[in-house]
Amino acid sequence: MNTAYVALGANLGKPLDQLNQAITLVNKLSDTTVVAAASIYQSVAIGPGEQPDYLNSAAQIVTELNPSELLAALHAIEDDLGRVRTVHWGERTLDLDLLLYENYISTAPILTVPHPRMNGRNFVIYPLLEIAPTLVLPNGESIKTVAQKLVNKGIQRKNSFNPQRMQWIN
Ligand code: ROI
Repeated sequence: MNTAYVALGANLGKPLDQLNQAITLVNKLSDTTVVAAASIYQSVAIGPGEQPDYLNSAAQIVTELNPSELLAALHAIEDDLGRVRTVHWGERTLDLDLLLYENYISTAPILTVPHPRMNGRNFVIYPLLEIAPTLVLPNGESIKTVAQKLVNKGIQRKNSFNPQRMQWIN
């Protein structure tokens, strides 16, 4: 069994509903189980233009899928739940990013692990820190050190996760 971490984000439609559907579908993937999920964090959108705030979280999974199979499965869930798009670049109903897969490192453009922009994003690192406070990244840096470099701004912890129901509580 391989441990992997997935970031979840949504800022269109009904973001909490989409994240709840997404975590259920991730848990139903073949040979894959959600072990833990962080609280929901509401975060100010980074990126171009005006966008609604995002709801972000992160999940720890164990899986027998290899990194490319897992990435393809996450993209399929995005396509299932993420059909609503607007003309504005960046907005989305569901974004699932593969952050980490064991200590695997890949710089291939279609599968870059660890996620190339995760360390600079408080909305990725804070949820990860919540579920994996002793995590050490493949480069040897601890998640705590990464978190300490970030500015605690534009982000608020919201709904907590109910592991029995596999849902964030409204
Ligand atoms: N901004 C926030 N706060 N959260 C996200 O998940 C997110 N995702 C994106 C961009 C457009 C970079 N901005 C984001 O893809």
